[in-house]
Amino acid sequence: MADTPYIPPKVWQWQQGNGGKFANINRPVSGATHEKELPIGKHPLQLYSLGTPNGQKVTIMLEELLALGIKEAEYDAWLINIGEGDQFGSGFVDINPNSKIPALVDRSGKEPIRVFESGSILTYLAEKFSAFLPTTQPERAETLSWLFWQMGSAPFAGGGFGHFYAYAPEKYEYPINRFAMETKRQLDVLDKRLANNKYVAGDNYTIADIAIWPWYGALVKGWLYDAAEFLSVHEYKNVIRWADEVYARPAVQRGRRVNRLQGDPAQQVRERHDASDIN
Ligand SMILES: N[C@@H](CCC(=O)N[C@@H](CS)C(=O)NCC(=O)O)C(=O)O
Repeated sequence: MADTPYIPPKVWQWQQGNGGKFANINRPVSGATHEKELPIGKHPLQLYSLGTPNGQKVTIMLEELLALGIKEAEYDAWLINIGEGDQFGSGFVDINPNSKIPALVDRSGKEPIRVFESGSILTYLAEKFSAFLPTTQPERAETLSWLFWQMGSAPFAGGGFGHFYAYAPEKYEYPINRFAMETKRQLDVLDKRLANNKYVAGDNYTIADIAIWPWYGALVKGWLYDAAEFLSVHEYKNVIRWADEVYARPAVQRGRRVNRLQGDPAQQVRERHDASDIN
């Protein structure tokens, strides 16, 4: 416990610059901070994103669709650098009032259609191109259940565990314990599911795998928060088996590189406007 216990004031006040990694971009209000139009490329689908786990879900999906030979899934992927506040530009806020990547605009029809929230984007693309989302039950329900499981769970693994273990200005025992326990519980949920199923929703690779892999696949591969040893990820053998199988897919490796600003510079494809940008 800290030397001086924190006593919340009667009314919470915003303390700017609290020392955390995201102190300069986090605010208690929503909306645009500056005028900035979004660029528009030549393809039907315009993606505005960054190669974080949430961003990778969509670029992996688009690369999987292209790998199936669906040319209408061609896309421009523009970089939204959240560390520099691009998510608060007026054009981005128009397509996602929540100011978070990823956001997509489908310009293939008469009127542009905006789609935000990665789970919503995956579902939109799966329905538009009839791929990676089963049309019959119970497979469809199972896929959507795991897709929504990811949306509800990852904030505890990322915003909770990842934030306090890797990004907070100091190490605080209470939140690290609480969120490490929850993250391990989630990994155990997945491990038990994958003990008897090839993919998360059953026999087939679906948008549930595409949503879950960039978070939980990356955790067991040791790519997130330098936490593989701390979380004893070797315990989750079935998750590791599945993570390796998903990673072996060429579309996953391609999608993972798009809008990437971290790691090996040779693997970073900051913007993607053509398949050859990744080759
Ligand atoms: N539930 C959202 C989460 C999106 C999200 O948290 N995006 C982060 C990057 S991984 C972001 O844009 N953060 C910028 C900010 O919070 O200002 C989704 O799945 O799309």
